[in-house]
Amino acid sequence: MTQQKQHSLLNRSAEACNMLKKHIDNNHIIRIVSHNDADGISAAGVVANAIKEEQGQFHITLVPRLNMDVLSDLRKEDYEIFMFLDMGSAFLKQLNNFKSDIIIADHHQPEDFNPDKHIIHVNPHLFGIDGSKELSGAGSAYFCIRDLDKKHLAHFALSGAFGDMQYHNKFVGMNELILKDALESGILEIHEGLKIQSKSTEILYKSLAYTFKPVLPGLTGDPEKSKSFLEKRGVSYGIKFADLEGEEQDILKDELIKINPKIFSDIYTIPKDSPYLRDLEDFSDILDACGKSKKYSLAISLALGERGEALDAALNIRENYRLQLLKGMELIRNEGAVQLDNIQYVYSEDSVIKKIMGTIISIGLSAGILDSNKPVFGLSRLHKDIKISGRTTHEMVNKGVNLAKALKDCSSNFSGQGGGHDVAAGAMIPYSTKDEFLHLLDEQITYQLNSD
Ligand SMILES: [Mn+2]
Repeated sequence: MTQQKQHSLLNRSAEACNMLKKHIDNNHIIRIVSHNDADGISAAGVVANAIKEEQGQFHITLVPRLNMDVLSDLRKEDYEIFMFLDMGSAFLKQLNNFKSDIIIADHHQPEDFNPDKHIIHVNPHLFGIDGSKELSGAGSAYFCIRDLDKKHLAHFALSGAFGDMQYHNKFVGMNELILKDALESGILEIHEGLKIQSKSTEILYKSLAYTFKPVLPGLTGDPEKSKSFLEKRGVSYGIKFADLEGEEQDILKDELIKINPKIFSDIYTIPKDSPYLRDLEDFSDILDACGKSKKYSLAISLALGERGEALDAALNIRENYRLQLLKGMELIRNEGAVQLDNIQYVYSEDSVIKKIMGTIISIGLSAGILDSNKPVFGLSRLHKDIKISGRTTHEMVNKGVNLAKALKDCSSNFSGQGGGHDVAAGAMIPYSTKDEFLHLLDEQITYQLNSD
């Protein structure tokens, strides 16, 4: 059954590959539109590299989200073929009005609509495959170029899957198939090791503080604590992990495993790449930081293999992004969250914190800085509105919490809107309704916890 589903998806993406090849051969510029996160940039990267290798031309635009404005601008453009990557499946009706050929390679829930023949739609959901665990946007995009003999580009699809948090100790489903391609091509290697960030390029105590996936409770987001942790155990904190004596590396490994066993696990590397990008999770993080900082052409250059100055610039951006995360972690460590009966919230008007609120509260929960027994809501003030990010744990979801439902119902009471997933959701409400909204939200979560 699984194999049959995979087979159907592969057939569909082979059709996409044929369509793409035809346009490349006709010297048409391939118009690529993709998402500005690690998955979307990896998706654009895998397709653009393939086109480049086939001596074709492309024009890429990254966008934070697809909407009617973006679509109506694109529709005026004069291209024979568009490719929508990591997005597009929710806009089948609109895209059906385009005159050009279209390839959609997405993994989000698709709109229920059958497009005409000029659209080839590649999406795991169409074939009963889970698009949140088994295939990313970059993965769908990879399958659209795979038949051009491109297994040596498969690692981009894994970078996308890492970016979309599809990796949990292993790759499953279609992602596993992609992993096989990458290993078979010889581009990728796997070895066991400590999953601390930038360990061959960053000073050790900073490496520990920057390790967010997996978290090291007590150390993640806290350079001072990381330094004293190493000092107490007699491990040199001021040099890179790679430069530690073997014995010190062993001590560190044992101590970190005590904090979080997941810290010692498989590491996926591209040995021939720069030490800064060799670890696929580092690569994915750097693309993400460039995307979040709106440095789109830089992100694309990196994905296309440019190094040197482009890499220096990208590393600076990532450093800035890390410092912003540290600032956010410091905020929640020092001020904590405001407690109501069954929820807690963090409020900020700070322009830096506002942009990364969702990430901060997620890490705060997993690093044990915020109480994981209460859903947490990050409130960011934007002029007359408040943007809300909600996060909780799977344990709380099992107890009945559904953040998407709570945020949707409560925000609609105040002419706002909300939605998402049970474990992570968002909403927008008028600023003036903040206190009433929080009160209602607290009641709603209490109700969810008490009804079964
Ligand atoms: Mn994605």
